Amino acid sequence: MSDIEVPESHPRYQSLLTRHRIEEGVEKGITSAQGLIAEGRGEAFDYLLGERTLSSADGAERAAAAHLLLARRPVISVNGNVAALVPGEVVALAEATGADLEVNLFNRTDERVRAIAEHLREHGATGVKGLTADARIPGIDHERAKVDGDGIYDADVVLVPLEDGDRAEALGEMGKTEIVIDLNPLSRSPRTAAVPVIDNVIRAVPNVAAHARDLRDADGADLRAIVEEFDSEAALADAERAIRDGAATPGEREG
Ligand code: PTJ
Repeated sequence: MSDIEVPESHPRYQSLLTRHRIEEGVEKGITSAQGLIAEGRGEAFDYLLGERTLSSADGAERAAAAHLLLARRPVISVNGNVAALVPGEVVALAEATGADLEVNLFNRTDERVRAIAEHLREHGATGVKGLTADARIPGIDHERAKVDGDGIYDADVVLVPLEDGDRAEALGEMGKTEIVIDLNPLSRSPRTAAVPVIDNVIRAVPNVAAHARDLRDADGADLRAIVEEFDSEAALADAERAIRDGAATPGEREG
């Protein structure tokens, strides 16, 4: 048993644990009510993908790690779902890549930004950004435009788990390299990203960190080769194929 009263051998264990964490996030004021809906959408795609990391997603996770290690100023954007699902894992990823963590919310309230920053600090983060919000991403008229001048605004590489499409495009127009984690390969945000990671944040974030640790001693030329060899169109097409052709084995579709 872990933080839910369900044995780890239960076929829907991972999905029940995920739901529990999101529910808890809402109760703590970290996750928005819309985060519950987003989780439901994500879960449906994960089910169709067989609740596993495709080898094309693993390749994207390695390219994401190489981008973050090459970056001058990498930033990991954290919203209410990410804070609830993978708080310790984003802190570990920031450490493995030298990236900053910045809270950036669609349904932004100062109270929720502070609660998420505090939650990340409880999981070992130091210097969480997003509270100043002294700059704006041009071309967006909702709350996700609000960023820190020395954070996302100045970043060259931004990792955005669970993005919404228009900010993904706006960050691209600012010349930033964007890495998007999203289970839906048809969604506008991964389709706009330099590196679309079609995987569950629960699996993707620790795997990007594992690749970063593995590549820590690689030289710039090797990292650039990984970045250049990555084919975003092929990764998106592979995920779509896995969904349409039925990637999951019958055993993975119980429950
Ligand atoms: O905390 P806030 O205020 O910033 O709000 C965050 C949400 C996620 C509510 C907001 O950004 C939103 O409404 O997002 P959407 O438009 O529902 O998009 C969420 C996307 O994330 C969908 O394409 C889902 O398939 C995907 N998704 C959901 N859960 C996961 C996921 N992708 C990867 N891992 C997940 N666990």
